[in-house]
Amino acid sequence: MNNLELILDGLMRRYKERVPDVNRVITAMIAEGLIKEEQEIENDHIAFRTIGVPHLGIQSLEKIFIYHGYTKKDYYYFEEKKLDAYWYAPPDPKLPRIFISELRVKDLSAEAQQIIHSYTDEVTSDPVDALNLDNPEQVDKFLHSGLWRLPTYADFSALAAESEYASWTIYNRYYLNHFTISVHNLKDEYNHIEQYNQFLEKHGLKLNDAGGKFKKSPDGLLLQSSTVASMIEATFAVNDTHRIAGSYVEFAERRLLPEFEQLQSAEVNRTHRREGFEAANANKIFESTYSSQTNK
Ligand code: OOG
Ligand code: NI
Repeated sequence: MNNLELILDGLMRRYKERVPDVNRVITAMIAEGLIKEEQEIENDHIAFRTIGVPHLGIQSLEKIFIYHGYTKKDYYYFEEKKLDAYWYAPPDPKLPRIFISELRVKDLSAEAQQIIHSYTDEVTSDPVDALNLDNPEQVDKFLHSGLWRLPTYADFSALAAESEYASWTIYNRYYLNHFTISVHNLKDEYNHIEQYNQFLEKHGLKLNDAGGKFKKSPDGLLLQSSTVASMIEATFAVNDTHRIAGSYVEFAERRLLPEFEQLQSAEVNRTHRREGFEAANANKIFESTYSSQTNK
């Protein structure tokens, strides 16, 4: 494995420990003969959440992946959720795309901004600049350690009342928010999102139904669904523990672009399918960690 693969591997390892649904899905896929082993799963993309303050946010986190060969692609704006986002194309088609979003802190109330800054002001220079990006253990440690003190549950709850993205990110930081299983290359009867969702529900997985159990781009070519986030036992300041939303799993079907529809399946690769993301789909997928979904 090269350094980038080691970093991605470390992210996936912690993520699987935190999200029992990952192994539930993999076990079900093997049991039903969709795959023989886990390595056959195609990871469409992974996603991170960040906070838009000086020294942090997209401009900081993206440096790790741009250094390792990722290319910054399209921008997305989420007015209602007060977020910006970009996606990044991998240096090798075997590797996942990356989606990084960022909270538009200045769009929040003065109270919420003050709470956020009381934590993030502990970061006085860009922490990614201090890393040796050629040292995957160092990068892995950075992605999974606190950049600010442990939040209090009172602050977490006050943020959640205004932005559940903000509260999630203050607690969960750069832990992977989700990985995404590509469904379009699976065998017939499972290679469309609607059928694949039925398979998931049959195996007891709970889907995010905000905007419907799958979201479809206006061009009809990008279809996505996701589980409701697993709850984690979170330790807050002064040894206070509460169950809060952790991470979730996403599923994506990228259909063939019209000009490639007649290709034989053996000839098809990633370049023949719908690329990128879709703001309207994403807007609802963010809600996989929101209490409107996790409380159901
Ligand atoms: C990301 C939600 C959007 C997609 O693929 O459009 C997304 C998040 O919940 O942080 O993953
Ligand atoms: Ni996603």
